[in-house]
Amino acid sequence: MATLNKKNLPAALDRAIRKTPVVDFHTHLFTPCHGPVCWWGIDDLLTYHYLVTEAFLYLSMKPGDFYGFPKKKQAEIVWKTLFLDRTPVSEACRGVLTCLSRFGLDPSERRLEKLRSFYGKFNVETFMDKVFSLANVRAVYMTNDPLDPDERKVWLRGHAEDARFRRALRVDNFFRNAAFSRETLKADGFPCDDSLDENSMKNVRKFFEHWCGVIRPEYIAASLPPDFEYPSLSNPYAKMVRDVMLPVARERKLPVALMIGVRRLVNPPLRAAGDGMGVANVRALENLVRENPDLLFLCTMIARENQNELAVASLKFPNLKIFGCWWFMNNPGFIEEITRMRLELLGTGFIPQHSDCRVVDQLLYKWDHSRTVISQVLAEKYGLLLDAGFRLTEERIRNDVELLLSGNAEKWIRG
Ligand code: RAT
Ligand code: ZN
Repeated sequence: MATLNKKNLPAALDRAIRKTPVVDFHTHLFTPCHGPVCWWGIDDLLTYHYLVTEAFLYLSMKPGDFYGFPKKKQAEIVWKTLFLDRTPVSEACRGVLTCLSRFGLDPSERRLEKLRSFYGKFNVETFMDKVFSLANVRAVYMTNDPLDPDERKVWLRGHAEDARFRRALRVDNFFRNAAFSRETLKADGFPCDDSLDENSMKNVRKFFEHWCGVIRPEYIAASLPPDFEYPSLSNPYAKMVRDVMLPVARERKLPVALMIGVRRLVNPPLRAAGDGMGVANVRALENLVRENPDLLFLCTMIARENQNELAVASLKFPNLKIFGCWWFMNNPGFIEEITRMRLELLGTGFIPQHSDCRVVDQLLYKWDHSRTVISQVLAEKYGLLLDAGFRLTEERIRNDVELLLSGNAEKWIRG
């Protein structure tokens, strides 16, 4: 195996990064037979909530009026506002351009109809095959929510297996969609009341245990607000973690994934585009992982201010692994800074990225953009090893890249 030097390192690294398939730790993608929740194509791309929220920087209409339009019309408004009237420099806009250019389309095209006619040639199955292959993604973890009315229907009627789509049980909708949750739990035979007393929490646990049997998830996940505390129960999410997630994870031998720092609906009329963020308390997480050394926790935090402390916590607790640059951190500048810091503290012992895709096309841009940044940061670190006189081979960097893009996720989830 050839030894690498400063000259041949960039090309070898680039090869390794592009050729290594990804296992995507967290997405909101679904198989075609999930029907209405399986999103793909230009209109779904343009109505991605990251773009809708950006369009509202400029739109004077009310969010309620915008959401009252059919999806096609919403897409046209976003297209005009962000791509025709302005230069699409934001990361979410650039993402759409990357998708177009990966399909061989002209990213400067101004006629939305022309783009629509390209997508119109596919059906969802062939489109999906093309995207997974172009993006070089081997598998994605879905976010499976038994409290989502559309998703429930699919699980209840059964659907075809697709090995590319792996399952993860999500629990926080219990609080986000409170009225529907109470009704659904009652209808499924697990009534609970707003007091969240012992009996209610027992039924919430039984409800999710029941759904574990249906969904057969590989991990159990929740997003949590920045004021999440532990072991204090001052925030109801702590009860959910203690009384539901921990026992179910223990019983089913599942890892627990926590995404901490989101403030839901800070601007309610914006709906999915109206969530904000805040700085979390890493000590609450430390308390949780310290008290439960038999469980494996995977965590990501949304605030830049939390990244360093979170990485140090992972260094201190073998049962805490970190993943991804989540949501408002999923921008090249932050990815570069966070990945560099993590490599410096944790070596290759972390999952650098997940995509959080909602529209299958986004696998193309999210992974293209992240692969580029990860490659640049790794090149810098390998360069320093060469400076120190370390002998680096292509095989070794391939092995590192494999850990970062899929191996760590596989090992931590599947054991
Ligand atoms: O990044 C996003 O798309 C967010 O809306 C959320 O999906 C977040 O990632 C979550 O899973 O709660
Ligand atoms: Zn998500």
